[in-house]
Amino acid sequence: MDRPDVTAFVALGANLGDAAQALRDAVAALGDTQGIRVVRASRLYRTAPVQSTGPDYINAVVEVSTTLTAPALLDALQAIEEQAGRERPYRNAPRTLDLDLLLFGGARIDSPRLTVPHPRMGQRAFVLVPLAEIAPLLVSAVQLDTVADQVIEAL
Ligand code: A4P
Ligand code: MG
Repeated sequence: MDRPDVTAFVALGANLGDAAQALRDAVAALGDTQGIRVVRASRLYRTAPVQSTGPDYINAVVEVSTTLTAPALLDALQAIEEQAGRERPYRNAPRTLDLDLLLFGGARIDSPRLTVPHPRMGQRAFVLVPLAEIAPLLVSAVQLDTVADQVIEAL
């Protein structure tokens, strides 16, 4: 029997090369992946690096509907990062493309390679602001208030 569709949210970020184009290509690649349908995408945002260095980031969040399991969805995200030429010299290094799984239905996952909900999403304007744009019920005004000091601007 077919697996049921799960609604998941994916954060996209990049701050090397043509970051805006990398995000647009990534949304297209997600939609081209078997078992993933892009339901909606936020605008692109320019954001100041948080606990990271280098140029400003471009960030966005997309809602997908997927028949994949969470680990298989992470595999797909990492394959798209590889295609974009992602290298991992050190943690939080500047990157051509970062795809993080924020939410996978209502699942709580704590495995060596996957923690969902994403543990740092609540502290980051570059996640909360685009997420609130496409899923306003998932982000409270109080949460947005706590990140109001972080610089973020819609393109
Ligand atoms: N992993 C565990 N849980 C997850 C999940 N929910 N989604 C594991 C995706 N991956 C998850 O990730 C390291 C490992 O985390 C993966 O192998 C996976 O098994 P990575 O992408 O290789 O490394 P990273 O990106 O350096 O780490 P991470 O944890 O994604 O970093 P953060 O905390 O997400 O921070 N500032 C701005 N303005 N915009 C940004 O986009 N991004 C970061 C990255 C820092 N500062 C930023 C931005
Ligand atoms: Mg990542």
